[in-house]
This record gives sequence, C-alpha cells and structure tokens, in this order.
Amino acid sequence: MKTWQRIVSAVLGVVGFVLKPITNCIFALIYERHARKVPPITDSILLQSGTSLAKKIRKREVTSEQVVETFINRIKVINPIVNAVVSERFEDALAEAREIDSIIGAGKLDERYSEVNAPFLGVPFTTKEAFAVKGLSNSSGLKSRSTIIADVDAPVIKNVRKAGGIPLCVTNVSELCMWWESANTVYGRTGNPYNNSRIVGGSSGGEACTLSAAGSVIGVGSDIGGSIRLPSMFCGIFGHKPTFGIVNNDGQYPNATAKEKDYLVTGPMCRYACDLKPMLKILAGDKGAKLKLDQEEDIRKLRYFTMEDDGGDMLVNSVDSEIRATQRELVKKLTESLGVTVQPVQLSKLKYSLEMWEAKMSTCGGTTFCELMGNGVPVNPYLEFIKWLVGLSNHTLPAISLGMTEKLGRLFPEKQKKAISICEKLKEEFQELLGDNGVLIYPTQPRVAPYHNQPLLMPFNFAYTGVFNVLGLPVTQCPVGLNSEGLPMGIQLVGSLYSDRLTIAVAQEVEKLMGGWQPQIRG
Ligand SMILES: *[C@@H]1O[C@H](CO)[C@@H](O)[C@H](O)[C@H]1NC(C)=O
Ligand SMILES: *[C@@H]1O[C@H](CO)[C@@H](O)[C@H](O)[C@H]1NC(C)=O
Ligand SMILES: *[C@@H]1O[C@H](CO)[C@@H](O)[C@H](O)[C@H]1NC(C)=O
Ligand SMILES: *[C@@H]1O[C@H](CO)[C@@H](O)[C@H](O)[C@H]1NC(C)=O
Ligand SMILES: CC(=O)N[C@H]1CO[C@H](CO)[C@@H](O)[C@@H]1O
Repeated sequence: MKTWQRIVSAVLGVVGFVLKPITNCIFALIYERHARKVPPITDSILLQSGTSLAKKIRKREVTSEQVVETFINRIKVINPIVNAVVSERFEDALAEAREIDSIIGAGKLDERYSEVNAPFLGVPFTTKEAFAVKGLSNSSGLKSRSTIIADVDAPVIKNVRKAGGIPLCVTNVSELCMWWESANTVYGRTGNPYNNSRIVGGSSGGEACTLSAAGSVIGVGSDIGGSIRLPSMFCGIFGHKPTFGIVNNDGQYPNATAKEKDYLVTGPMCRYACDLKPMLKILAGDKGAKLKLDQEEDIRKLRYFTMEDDGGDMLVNSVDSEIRATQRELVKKLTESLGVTVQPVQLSKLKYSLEMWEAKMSTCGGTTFCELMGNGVPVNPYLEFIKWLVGLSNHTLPAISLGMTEKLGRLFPEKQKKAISICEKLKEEFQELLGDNGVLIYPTQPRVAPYHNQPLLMPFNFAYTGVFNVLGLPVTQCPVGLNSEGLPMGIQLVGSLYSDRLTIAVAQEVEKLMGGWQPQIRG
C-alpha cells in the first residue's frame, strides 16, 4: 500500500467508525417505527425439506394438493408484511397438484415419474421474476416491461417441472437485477422477514425472502455479483452459485449475452441444505455430469482454509465483529467435529475484488447497462438523475447510479487492464491453493442486512460475493445463526472449478454444526 492510500484508508476507517452509529440511528428513525417480523409457522408441512416432502407425497402420506395449498396459504399470510411475491398462478398450481395426486393414486408410475426422473414430484417451487414462467409477469422490475407476460418457461423452469416441481409464483427483484436491494418502480420494495425495516438483498431478494419465511421450500435464482448468495445470507437460507458454464442461463431478463455468459450463473436456493444437490442436478441437466455430483465425498479428507476479510479495500466496509467471531466459532466446531485443521490464509489480491469485478464486467462487450435500462435504446443516466430528483424518472436511483458508473469506468482503461491481470493471477492462486480437495471459508458480506436504502451508503460491499463471479468458482452460502439484533449471518464456502459437490457436502455439515435456517419467531 502506498502512504497516501494508508492515510485515506485510516481516515475513511475513522469516519466510518464514527458515522456507523449515527447513520444507523437516522435509518432506524425512518424505518423502524412500523418494523414487523413474519408470524410464526403453524403447519409442520412448512418445516420440511423439499426432498422429504417429495418422499411423503410419493408414499401418499400427504397429498401434493395439501402441500401446495399449505404454501399458498402461508404466502397469503407473509406477503402483506414483506411484499415478496409479485405474480402468482395458485389456481393452476392446485390443478396440477391434483393431477399428480391422481397419477400417484392410480398406482404403478411410469418411467417419467420415477424417483430418479421426478425427484420433486408434487413439490411446489418458486423463482425470481426475471425468469420466464409461462403466464406470469416477466418485467425484471423495468417499468417499460411492466405489461410483459412470459409466453414460455425458461429452460431451467422446464427442468424443474420435468422433475415433478410445480411453479407457484415469481418473486421480486431489483431493477434489471443489478442492485442489492430488491425494490423497483413496478412492484415496490421487499422487506426482510426477520425485521421488515431491513432489506432482503438482491437481486434474487424476493426469492430468498419467500423461502426464508416458509412461503416456499425450493427456488431458482441467478447470480452475477452475488444475486443468489447475498440475499440468501440476509434472509438466512442456503444458496449455491455453481461453477460457471454448467447451468443454462437462458429465459431470464436481462438475457446473458456474450458479455455476461461467463459471470452470470443460475443456481438453487433453499432452506434445507439437503435440497441443494438434487436441485443443482435438475437445473444442470446433461451438463451436470461434469460436476460428478453423485460421487461420495469424505469431508474429513478435505483441506480447509479460512480468511476473515478481504484485506482492507477502502471502499468496502470492514467485517463486523460478530460475523468474525461466528466464523471463528464455525472453524472451531469444524475442527472438533471432523478432526481436520483449518488453515488461516491471506490472499492479498482479494483486496482488489471490486476493481476486478468492475473491469471484467465492463470490458467483455455486449449490451451496456444504459441500453438495458432503455429496453434497447440507451438512456442518458445524467438526464435520468435530474428527472429522478424531481420525481419524474421511471428508474430507481441505484440503476441510474450504475448507468453513470458504467460511463465513468470507461475513462480509465489502464486501471482496468491492471485489474484484469491481477484477476488472472488470482485464478491461478486459487487453483493452486484449493486443488481438487480444498474449501475456503470466507464471509458472504461484511455486514448483516442494512435498513432500506442504506446500501446507497455502502454500495460496494457486494465485492465480497462479486469476486467469485469473475473467478468463475463454485460457492455455497450457508446461514450460521442470528446476530444480537436477530438478523442472519452467513459465510461462503468456496471451491475450485467443478468441485460444487465439495462445497455442498460441507454446507450440510455446517448446517448441523451451526443450526442452519432459523425461524423468524419460534412457534
Ligand atoms: C428490528 O430491529 C431493531 C434493531 O435493529 C429492533 O429494535 C426492533 O425491535 C426490530 N423489530 C422487530 C419486529 O424485530
Ligand atoms: C414511464 O412509464 C410510463 C408507463 O410505461 C410511460 O407512460 C411514461 O411515459 C414513462 N415516463 C418517462 C419519463 O419515461
Ligand atoms: C420473457 O422474458 C424472457 C427472457 O428475456 C424471454 O425469453 C421471453 O420470451 C419473454 N416473454 C415475452 C412474452 O416476451
Ligand atoms: C437469449 O440468449 C440465448 C442464447 O444466448 C438466445 O438463443 C436467445 O435468443 C436470447 N434471447 C433474447 C430475447 O435475446
Ligand atoms: C408495493 C407494491 O407495488 N406491491 C405490489 C406487489 O405485487 C403485488 C402483486 O402484483 C401487488 O398486489 C402489490 O400491490
């Protein structure tokens, strides 16, 4: 670090330390007056994994109709509090459930409905509104798309349907899925189920919220900078970002063009870790073979590493002490329960996470964000900002700021080149460190879910998740308990390319050790 950087860093640190309680007080004053949690869960159907529900439906211990109806009723209870579900097909879902019940009831199931081909037969699922689900809204939170109704299912939605899943509804996102608070001018803002004065994260924020509040049990998200992992942490559930290039990204808006093809990934989100693997298998389809998901792994034989922060990027908040302490507790428990050593590491290049993400995203060509905002015709973000100031813009402030940042980034090509070369070296370092049997434990975010709009004061914290998009590595976000304010904390398990089965296997152990998803109110 150069001297001036040290000084700026120190000053920002002090300012941040002083400002944190002050800004928190201001946001608390604005948002906390009417803060609520979702009500307790009263039906045991809502407290089982998708895998376990599927088994019971197949054995006729419960009907698919009962299960679907129970989730629909739960959505009706939670949605007035959190505003997470934006478009539904409840009647169709119930009809499909009855059809499945009658097929199961008739006895002998044909090949199509075997346990291997239809592991989630009769189980409802949900997805973010950016994915096309036939008959449901498909706007991606963009005002000019607000009347679009999807006329087909996205390929991943088709896959889950083929596996027996029944789509229930689609859930809220940030405008064009490019911000980490799920709010837009089409469907409004989603509140955190643990405390709705807080954000749910984004862009798969409505999805994480619905899953956490037990309005759903398995879901599909996508992630280009943390859109699966960040909301999964803020809402206390599991979310897996697969190795790049495995799961089909088509049928979501914005569509993955040449540009994001390598960074955007589609993956599973769920409350119970045991659902991650079967969901990933279904989403991946034929390409999943490369991940060898059925290979048994002895997690005692893996090598474990831990890193508690990014090494101090000036523009990113430092990791909260409670999150740090919880990560240490996890390391201790893993050591004891598995008899492994967890080696502390410090990969110094992670400090440039933000620069690497920004440089990779803005130099890969394809549709610009300003073009996406204008649905083809680029908008002028500076003009939109002026319109926003007087309440005339159809866009959210984060989207407008991102449009402006995109324009600014292009002014520093040399800096971007340097960041890209750091990124390439870091890829090699990760491959060397993790090999084919290593897992790194790393915070998902430096802070728990902030208040609404507060991310505008800490816009770059997503760098903690975003860096793994440009590295292409598989990552599983795991809930590791609630902090002193009752808000979920999370850690990322990072593997080397194509080692998704390892991070998922360790996630199941982390669930046992740290308690996994926690209900908002104990019933
Ligand atoms: C929301 O969080 C704040 C503190 O962060 C707390 O004072 C308040 O009681 C919480 N509200 C609910 C409903 O849990
Ligand atoms: C905002 O969107 C509405 C509905 O799509 C449209 O009628 C209006 O012209 C838009 N306003 C601006 C300033 O673009
Ligand atoms: C909804 O969006 C998806 C993804 O962009 C697209 O494939 C689908 O055709 C859209 N549906 C309509 C009716 O435009
Ligand atoms: C989305 O991308 C896929 C493949 O990259 C392409 O086949 C499809 O036409 C695209 N859809 C739109 C609406 O651009
Ligand atoms: C705040 C807001 O606009 N909420 C909307 C979310 O979506 C549902 C379903 O379309 C609407 O009923 C709400 O009004």
